[in-house]
Amino acid sequence: MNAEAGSWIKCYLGLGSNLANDLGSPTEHLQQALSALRQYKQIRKVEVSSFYSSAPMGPQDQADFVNAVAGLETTLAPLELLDVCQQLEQGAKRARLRHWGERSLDVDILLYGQQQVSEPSLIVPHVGLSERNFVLVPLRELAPELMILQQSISDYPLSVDWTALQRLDEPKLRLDDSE
Ligand code: ROI
Repeated sequence: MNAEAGSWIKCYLGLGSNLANDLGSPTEHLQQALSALRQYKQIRKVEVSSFYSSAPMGPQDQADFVNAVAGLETTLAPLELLDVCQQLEQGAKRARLRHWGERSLDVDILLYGQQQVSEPSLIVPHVGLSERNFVLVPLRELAPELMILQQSISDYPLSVDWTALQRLDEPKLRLDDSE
């Protein structure tokens, strides 16, 4: 399933949070996850989109989300990368209060090179990718030339969904300072 050992695979992760806790605000949860990601020796070249505020997809009586996409290269196999994502979520003391409800941190694998993964615990490309502006917009920002299963990301229609997006500029600067 994985590429040859030792080769670096370009991957994209989606990050989202709309729940503060004693470890920080949604923006801080994303920043902390990104710093933690940079500590893994099997992960390099972590780059991050702008942070976006987005209206919740799901129940509307919850706070707006902060969303971003991270690009990276990794030698980890898909399920190992999933494990890292789950460690990051646990690092934010992940809480999920209800189905499609508020959460302190979600880290999803959007793309793993050009590979398709179909495991009970992991489907890549991420199933929601093509319908979620809060994923597509930051992903396009990072990788305007990206090909997803032979289709250019610029051909993906931005959905008319209820996910109003607003770019938050300032956190990116703070992120660069934190390393
Ligand atoms: N809605 C937005 N806007 N952003 C998210 O990251 C997000 N994540 C989710 C659900 C609850 C589906 N809604 C979301 O998991």
